[in-house]
This record gives sequence, structure tokens and C-alpha cells, in this order.
Amino acid sequence: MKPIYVIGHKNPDVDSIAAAIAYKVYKQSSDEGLYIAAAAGELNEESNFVLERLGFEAPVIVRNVRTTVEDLLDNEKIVYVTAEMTVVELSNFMQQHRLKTLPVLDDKHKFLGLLTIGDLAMIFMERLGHGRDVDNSPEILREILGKKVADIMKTRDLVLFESQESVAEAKKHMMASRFRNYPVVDEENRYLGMISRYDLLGMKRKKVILVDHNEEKQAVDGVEEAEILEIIDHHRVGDLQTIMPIYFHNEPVGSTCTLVAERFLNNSVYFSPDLAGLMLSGILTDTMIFKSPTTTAKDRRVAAELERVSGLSPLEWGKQIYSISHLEQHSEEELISEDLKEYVSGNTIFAIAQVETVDLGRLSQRKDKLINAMNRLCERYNYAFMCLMVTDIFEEATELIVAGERSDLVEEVFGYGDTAGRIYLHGVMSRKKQVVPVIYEALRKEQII
Ligand SMILES: [Mn+2]
Repeated sequence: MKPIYVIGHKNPDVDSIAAAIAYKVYKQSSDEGLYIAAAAGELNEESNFVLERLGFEAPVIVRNVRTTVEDLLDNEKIVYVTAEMTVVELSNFMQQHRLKTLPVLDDKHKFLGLLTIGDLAMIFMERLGHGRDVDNSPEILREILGKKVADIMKTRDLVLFESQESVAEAKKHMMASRFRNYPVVDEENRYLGMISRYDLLGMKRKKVILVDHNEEKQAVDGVEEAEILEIIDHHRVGDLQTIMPIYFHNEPVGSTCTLVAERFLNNSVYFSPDLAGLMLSGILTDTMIFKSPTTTAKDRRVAAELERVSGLSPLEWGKQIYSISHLEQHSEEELISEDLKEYVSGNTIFAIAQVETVDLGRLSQRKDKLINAMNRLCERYNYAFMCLMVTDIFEEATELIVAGERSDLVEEVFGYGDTAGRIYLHGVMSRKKQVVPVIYEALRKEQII
């Protein structure tokens, strides 16, 4: 069965991870599909802490969902022959299974060579001198039938594919050759099955459900080749396109976990206390323990229900999660990259990173180094500018650090800062609600002019 990946955004945060795991559980409760909770990158410390404390396995890290050769394989039982088989046994086997191409494998399923009915016929014809040696045919036939598969299998000039190769790449090789079937192996040369040109027509793309994002820039690589089945999110509507109509739940609440938990609750689907705790963690981190202006009444209502089921106190548990990150132990690049999101407007690419802290002062001391690191990132990824929001969840304020060629645009709207060049924004805590829209608006105005 083809898996369906439930996956959040790159640089996954707790909400993304928790929503992926919880929604996987939800889907699995109501349908037969094989759902896999996935992460589009390394987990952060908070996520690891939450998963460990609540007893969840980390989701698998999936860095690319483009269509690969593996997706073209049918999960049919593997039929193969061994090198020790005689040609008589082989002929019987081919007839019995009505197969024209067979892989030759060793006892560990490693690929050794290929046998096609055409090659077999060729051997007969050549040995019979293309008809000139008809008189000796019984002897020749007996000789050939006594041979081993190892003697006649084809081991050279084969076109075989690795399962993780992109289909686009494989297609080129298929078009340049004339074989009926192509063996597929994994990275350890274990045989996985056969594909043919015909399989290209059916193009079985990877299936994904996106949670906690809906913009291509933030999604796992290769998403443009994947089949998006559903999206559950609480961000602005971005640019992803689908071929078919899909279930797209976007609602301006504080966290995706609120929406996932709501589905459990509305449909009376059972969830364990640990899963309640996990979803609560997503809400607490995304709403900064209900202090972010993105927090809605629904978030509070759902969180109260999750509190009841999990037995966790939101304030206590939230503080524990926040105290986990040891910001001072991170390099500047790590600090910036941990929760970084990229955005596009016209030809402008920019990025906004955010770190949450309980002590603004300590990060401010590293401002120069942070700006240097941000400038490097701008150059590397072609950002016109980037911002780092250092948000103090108890002061309920953000210090905005800006870098890049077009940092003037940000300063224009948020102010050039005080005498120390510090842009201190009172009451600003939410990237998506209080920073991203303002920047988009500024860019839009500029583009009109
Ligand atoms: Mn979120």
C-alpha cells in the first residue's frame, strides 16, 4: 500500500510535529490508508523534549517528496530465479508464471543479472547456427538445457534503476533504450521489482497531507511533484496548487493543533491522554502560552479540553517546554535557522526568523554576530532582506533585528530604532499576524509604484 505522508513545514516547530502525529492518528482511526507522520527536517529541542516526555516516537524525516522510481513499483510479490537453476527449470518457471523477463537474485535478494525470453531464444538460434546446424539440434538442445542460469543470464549492458532516482532522470534512460522491463534495486543492490515504460503513464506521485503550512517555499522539497490530498493550516493562503479539489481547512486560530484536536472532539474520536498532551503542546508553543495576539477563544476552549484529558497544567507544562531551549549554547546560524520561514512576493524573496526567549537582554548582546550571520544567509539564499524576531514571551515584546540589502524596507515600516539602533516593538509577538502582513503590504506598495 502506498503511504500517505502527513507532514508539516520545513524547520519544524512543535505545532508542526504535534499536528502531523495527531492528524495521522485521526486519519488512521477512520480509514484504511497507510498514514505516516513525517517531518520536513530535523526536530528542534522543544519537539524532542515533548515527544520524549509524552512517549511518542519521532516522526520520520522526509526531505523530498518528488516522484522517484520507487513510486512506480507495484508492491507485488517478487518473482525471481537463482543462478544455480538449470535452463530446464528456468523454462518451466517462465511458462508457469507467464513471464518474459526474470531477475536472477542471490539468497539475500541481491541482483545478479537478467533473463529475458528473447535472450534465451537468441542463445538457441545462435547455437543452431541460425538453422544451418539443424541435424545436430537434439544434442545442442540438450547441451543448452543442461546449462545453469548463471551461464546464460545477462549481466552487462543492462539498464537498471535505483529506487531513489527521480522519475524524470529514469525516463531519459528509458527513452534512450529499448527494453521491455527495467529492474529496480535499492542502494544495497537488493532487487525491488520491475518497471516499464507503461508505468510512466500512470505516474504514481507521492501522496501528502500538509499541516501547519500551505506555501510552497515552506513545504518539503519536491512538493510540486506530489499529490496533495489535504491541507490543514492557520496561516495566510499561499501559492500551492492542486490538480483535484481537496479538503483545505484554513482558519485563523492560534495553532494547527487546535484544528486537529477540534476534529477529534467534533467527531467523538478517542484520543489518549498523551495525544491530548501533545496537541496541547502545539497550542502552547504557537500561542506562547496564550499570550500571542493570534490566540483565539477556540484555542482556549480546545486547550481546556486537552488539559482535562491530559492532566497537564498549561502554564506549568508550557514553561517547562520553553525552559528547554538553551539559546546561549547555539551558534548564531543555529539560532536564526531553527525557526526560519521564507516568503516570496513577486521577485522578492525574504525570510523571517523568530526565537522566543524569556530574557531579551542576553540575545541583544550578540546582535552584531547575529547580523553578520544574517547577512551571510541573505547572500547564500538570495534574500532581499531578513528579519530576526527576538520575542520575549513574558515581556510580550519583540526586538527586531534586520539585515540584507533591502533592510531599509523593513526599517521604513517598523522604524529605524532608538539611539542604540534597537527596534523594540511593544506588544508584537506574532510573525504571521503582526510582521509578515506589514512587510507584504510594503512590498505591494513598492511594486505598484
Ligand atoms: Mn503553527
